Amino acid sequence: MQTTFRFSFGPWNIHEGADPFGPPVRDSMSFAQKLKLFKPLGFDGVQFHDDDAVPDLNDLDSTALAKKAKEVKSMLDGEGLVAEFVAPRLWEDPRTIDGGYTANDPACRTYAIERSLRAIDIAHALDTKLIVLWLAREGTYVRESKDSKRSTEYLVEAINRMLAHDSSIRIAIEPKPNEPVDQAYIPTTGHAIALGHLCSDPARVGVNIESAHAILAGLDPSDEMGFALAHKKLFSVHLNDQNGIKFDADRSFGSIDLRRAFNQVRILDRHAYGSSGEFVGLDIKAMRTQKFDVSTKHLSNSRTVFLNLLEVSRGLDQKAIDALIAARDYEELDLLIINALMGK
Ligand SMILES: [Mn+2]
Repeated sequence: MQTTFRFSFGPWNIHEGADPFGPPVRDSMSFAQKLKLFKPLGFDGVQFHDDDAVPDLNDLDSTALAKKAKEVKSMLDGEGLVAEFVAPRLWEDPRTIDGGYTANDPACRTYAIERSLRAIDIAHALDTKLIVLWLAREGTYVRESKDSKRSTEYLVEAINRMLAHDSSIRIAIEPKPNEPVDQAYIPTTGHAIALGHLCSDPARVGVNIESAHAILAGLDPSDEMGFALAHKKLFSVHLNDQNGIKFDADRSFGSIDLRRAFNQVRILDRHAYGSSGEFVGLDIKAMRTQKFDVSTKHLSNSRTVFLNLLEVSRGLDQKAIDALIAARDYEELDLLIINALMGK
């Protein structure tokens, strides 16, 4: 049985084009307007930060929070969409300047955990069991400012609090080696999976692998995905592309290294990723140069590239590949793949 893939993206992937060096260059779109674009662009799932669903959630009590989240659930229902995950946004509040769960100030650590529990409540209202943790500021600019062993224990404590808060949720850690911090504590898939094994219910802790984050760590995204699949830990993916080891560029999938993208599609397809309901998630930015009326092409184009690469992968002559592997003629195998990617 071949998997039929379902795709997702987050509302932040349709944006005004501001970057750290310049202001917005496109008009804003309301959340409701964005929701109307998902289905026409070929997407069934919506990724959420907690405050994408419930803006200003720090100012709301739990009743108001649940009410607001239920309104968003109705909007999703109205568009025939589902929430893929909710991620606590732990990197913008003044209390997370020094990190969330690993901040040196105990009051700040408490805030980070309580905010995460509220994100779980929002996920519950949106009817998704998946929580994504991008550990944005869990790391250091100055290594001596924190203790890496103690910080790992703080991360475990925070995740255990989340697992205990709702016995049905699963947590996907999204590793990234740097940015915004200089050195992140959970830089790779291996770190994230190992962290999960320290937690109270390891079966409910997995990973969300973003292509660009693996590339920033100097690793191949498809091998990271294969490693997670072998551990039954690949709860989600954030496909995109990245031109070398620099800032997190979130380029359209396949736009920089088509073969690297092909191998991500291939490993996912060969191991039936998606057959347990996992989404093919994208996390991509429109180029700042793009005008408003064509500022969603990065989404539809990335999906198209995924599906085209899927067709290439499924169309390969596996017998010919097996024969080349048996003969150890990897030069010819190399050409076979290159020709397939060139449509030859
Ligand atoms: Mn990214």
